[in-house]
Amino acid sequence: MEVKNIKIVKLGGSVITIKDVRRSLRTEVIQRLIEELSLFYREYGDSYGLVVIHGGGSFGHPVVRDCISKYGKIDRNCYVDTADSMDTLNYILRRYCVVRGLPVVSLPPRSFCLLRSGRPYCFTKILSRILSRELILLTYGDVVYSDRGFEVLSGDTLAWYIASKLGASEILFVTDVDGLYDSDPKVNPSARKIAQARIDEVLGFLSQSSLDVDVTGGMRKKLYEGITLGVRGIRVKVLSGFIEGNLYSALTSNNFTGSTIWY
Ligand code: ATP
Ligand code: IP8
Repeated sequence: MEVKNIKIVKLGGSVITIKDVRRSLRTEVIQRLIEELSLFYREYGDSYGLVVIHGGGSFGHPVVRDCISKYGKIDRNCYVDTADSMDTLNYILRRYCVVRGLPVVSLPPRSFCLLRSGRPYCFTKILSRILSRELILLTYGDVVYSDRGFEVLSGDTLAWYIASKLGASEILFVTDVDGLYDSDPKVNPSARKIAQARIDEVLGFLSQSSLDVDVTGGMRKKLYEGITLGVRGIRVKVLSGFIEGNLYSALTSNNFTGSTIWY
């Protein structure tokens, strides 16, 4: 059964964790975001398929960064450590979801995706089944098997991949900035916010956006991935997860603090 109206919410690692403090959680932010998801689900759950993806933040990225700097790659032990760290973060989020009454089913991407020459290949039939049974798919950025050994599949790439394969109408990137700017607002205080644009109008800005400290590459990668995967006809919202009610507003309307980008 095809699921109509799929919304994908990517909870950025910078929102749910404190990125430069290992294994640190922003517990109050997590609880509030899950409360907003649960409010949306109670009111509109019948009309939408919901996929929630979370990033690695201070649980995934430091582990991978250490491995790369020590061994130049993700070796077997690093793979196990990263998977364990990501599963721990996912467990915490899943518990909050279940306690708030969200019917989430959590799948680690290493169990349904591979990377070949850097491109994802995922077994999506199981994902459609989850959504068609009116469950919420909860998944995350992860380490997966690849033709080069083990590599990171970011939550951003996964969001785009699922959007393209299942035909989502909207991706919401919940981050620590209140939208897309013409350059990184953390680096350039006079950066200007882009309220709405077509993706081809912002490609120039994106090429100047910093890739930042993440192993999977910041805002540029987040928005470029849709072009790489050739996704069309989708609305992307970039919004702050630190503003109370903002995720709920973005899920239910176009009246939110952030940017809307059309593909
Ligand atoms: P994770 O990958 O751990 O899930 P995330 O999804 O929260 O993280 P990042 O990948 O860190 O988000 O990307 C958001 C960051 O991108 C912001 O903190 C901001 O500093 C940076 N950035 C770079 N260029 C821009 C830009 N042009 N507009 C807005 N933010 C930008
Ligand atoms: O934070 C990366 O996912 P992202 C996950 O969505 C790991 O880029 C394992 C670092």
